[in-house]
Amino acid sequence: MSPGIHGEEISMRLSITLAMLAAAAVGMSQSFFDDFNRADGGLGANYTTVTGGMQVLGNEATGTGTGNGLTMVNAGMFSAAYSLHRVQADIRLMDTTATLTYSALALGHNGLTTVNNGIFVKLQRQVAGGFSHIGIYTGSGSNGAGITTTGGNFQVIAAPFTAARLTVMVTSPTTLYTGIDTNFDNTDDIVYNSTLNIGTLAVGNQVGLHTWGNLSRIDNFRATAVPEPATLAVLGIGALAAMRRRRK
Ligand SMILES: [Ca+2]
Ligand SMILES: [Ca+2]
Repeated sequence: MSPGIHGEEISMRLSITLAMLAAAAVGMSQSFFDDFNRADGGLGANYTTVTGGMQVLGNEATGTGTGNGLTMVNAGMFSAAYSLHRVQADIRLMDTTATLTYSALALGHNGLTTVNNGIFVKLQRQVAGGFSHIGIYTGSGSNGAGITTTGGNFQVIAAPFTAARLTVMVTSPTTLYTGIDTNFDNTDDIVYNSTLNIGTLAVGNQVGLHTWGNLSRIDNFRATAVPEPATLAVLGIGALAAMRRRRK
């Protein structure tokens, strides 16, 4: 066997192994995406209302009228372990009056509305101007029990904005990351790291949307199950071991 053929063979085997690794990674991951680009009306069959109402309006998602709305993505569409949850959406304010409104992302949720159940992170306007507050909360109301955030679970945003890309993800089984990208360059400009007090907090495997009123809109909602680094490392070691076995 000439060295050239041997090299090609190794290269081919490496390609096959990498393809297997990619397939394994895809098999264990889940994702859900919605751009809400459809007729005004209900959110559709992929969602289940928990409380209040939500709607598609102008190719975005928002609440109906005033009040609280919490809607979950059906478990058949997305149901990864909470520790893998990463949710993201583009949040936009429709006007700058002082009327209370918010848009929130729900993750690690169990579909219950009582304090300590599930996680939601909201961008809220409650004084004239842009989004003026952030809430890192549980249940469906206004309580952050079970989550500890430096500076508190409801904080004033120093430099209000009227649109941002909000990313919330669990970065360890007890750590919640919140990132706000105010100029849509995929680098978060405001970051909060919170502690999930597991044992106090009742988490689940659902993701969803949460709103107050219809003056704040949600677009390009994306939920992804991000494999933990440890899992990826195990897959990588497995791939290397497979290559070594084949070379023998
Ligand atoms: Ca849209
Ligand atoms: Ca940015």
